Amino acid sequence: MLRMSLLCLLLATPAVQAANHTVTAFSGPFRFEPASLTIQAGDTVTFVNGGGFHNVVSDPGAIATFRCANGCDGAGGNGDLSNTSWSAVVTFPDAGTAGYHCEAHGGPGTGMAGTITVVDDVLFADDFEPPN
Ligand SMILES: [Cu+2]
Repeated sequence: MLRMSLLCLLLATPAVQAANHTVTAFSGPFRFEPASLTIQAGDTVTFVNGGGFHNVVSDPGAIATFRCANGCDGAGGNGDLSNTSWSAVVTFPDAGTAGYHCEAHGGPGTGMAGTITVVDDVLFADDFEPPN
């Protein structure tokens, strides 16, 4: 009986789920919303075109490297600038900072650009050890 209770407890404990976040590219003015986003390591970001001729490209030194629009370069998609209602999903497995921009309307840290800050999920990390 105790064993069954423990099993039920384990099954009822929610697994740590990676979350998805959305960043939308807009025109008038050219911008990403939200331009600043903080996520947990392992989360995904879906970049969406909300209107206009855009793509999303990681800045040099970003924690993740990507060039996306209709999907991402190197992942079966095409990161070329596009005015279709594209979307592309990028996973951020590691903590750090990922600046990104639109090649038509921005550059690293300027114009149509944004920043994703990836933090470690310290509460649920597999290697978490309580302090002594
Ligand atoms: Cu743009």
